[in-house]
Amino acid sequence: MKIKSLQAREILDSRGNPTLEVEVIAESKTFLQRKSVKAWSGVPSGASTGDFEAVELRDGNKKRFAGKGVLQAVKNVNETIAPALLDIDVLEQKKIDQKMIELDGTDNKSRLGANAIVGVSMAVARVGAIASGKKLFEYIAELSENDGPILKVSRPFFNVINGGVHAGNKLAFQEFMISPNLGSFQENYRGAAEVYHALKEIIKENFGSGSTLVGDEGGFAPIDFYRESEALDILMQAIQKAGYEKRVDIALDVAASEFFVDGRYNLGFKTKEDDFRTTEEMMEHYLELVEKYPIISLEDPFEQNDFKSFAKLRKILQKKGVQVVGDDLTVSNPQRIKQAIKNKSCNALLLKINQIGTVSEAIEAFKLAQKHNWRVMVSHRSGETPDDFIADFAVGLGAEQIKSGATARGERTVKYNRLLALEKFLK
Ligand code: 2PG
Ligand code: MG
Repeated sequence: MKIKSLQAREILDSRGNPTLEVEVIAESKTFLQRKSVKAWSGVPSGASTGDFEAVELRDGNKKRFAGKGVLQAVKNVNETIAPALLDIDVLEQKKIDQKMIELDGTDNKSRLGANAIVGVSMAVARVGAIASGKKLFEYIAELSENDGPILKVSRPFFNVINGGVHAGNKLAFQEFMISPNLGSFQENYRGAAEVYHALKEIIKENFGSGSTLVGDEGGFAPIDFYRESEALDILMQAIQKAGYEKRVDIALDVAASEFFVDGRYNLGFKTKEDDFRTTEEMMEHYLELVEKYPIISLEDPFEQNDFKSFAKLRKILQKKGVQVVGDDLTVSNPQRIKQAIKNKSCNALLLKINQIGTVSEAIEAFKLAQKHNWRVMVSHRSGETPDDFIADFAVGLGAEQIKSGATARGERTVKYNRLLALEKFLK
């Protein structure tokens, strides 16, 4: 089937900011019959974006959406990308992605916009799956030449307490995630939802119902928490209250670049008082937290250029069975990942398709990490749409892990709900 039409529109994401949706129509024509299929994709958007990510094109016209409009990116899809891809076979994912990279012509997709390109790339993958009569995860497995063991649903990490730039509270660390270990995805999902509700009750009892408001990824964001230990202690209580003691692990995304100022980390960056820590102090802090809580994963513990401190911490934590995940450090970019491999900075990769801009390059990033025995956690963004693409993407690749926020808010649960369906299907 060949691409017949490609159409982008400006929509709003889960934070109420403009983003794109892209619709692709593919068609096959024989003498007797004309058949067409259609697929859609919604483009996610980060808040704690790494400096080395592919560029999200924003209009900058202060009269519309405070400069955040994406009409130029929409125009780039409709007027530049669409004509160039017309009549190409939809199954030629790599060729299509490569064509867009060439059309853009920059290193970081800043001309056409990674938001424009990734929307097309995901929609094309989806239409390719339909055209070949496959489920999206099967098609992703084929694109990534994943002919390994039987596919299974990735282990989920649920972000139940939000901080950093995702919440209006005082917590500097961005994400406090839980990952139940209860056997199946279905049980893990249920367990996480039960912990989430227990957490809500405890927060309400301790701080009042005004404290149960949530952050960008659906996790609670009580204004009263300042220290990480306050959030973690209450999380441990919630795990116990829900009846899952010792069966739920914890993961943190520090997103440390967000509060790295002049060579130090400012844990008080959201309060009136600065609270600076040196790199060594942060290192010690992590080791204490890891001793005290059942933490199995630590993401972006240092700022996005500090490959060396990542490596130092990775070496210590690896022995304790704790993974160190690169996100802003590696930005799903094979070049940056190679640098992290060389420096031995991480043993896990956070994989976000829009960080690099095409499905093909994200697959390449996955394979590179896998080849070096890293784990891979496929990830949503803090700004999301109802698109559940990443669920199939994670399963198709054979990524061990996935994070998509809390067990609440439609744009988060749509991905988890898709994983539920995939688990059932794979059984
Ligand atoms: C992260 C992501 C997703 P953002 O840092 O891992 O949780 O946040 O999309 O804001 O970069
Ligand atoms: Mg992160």
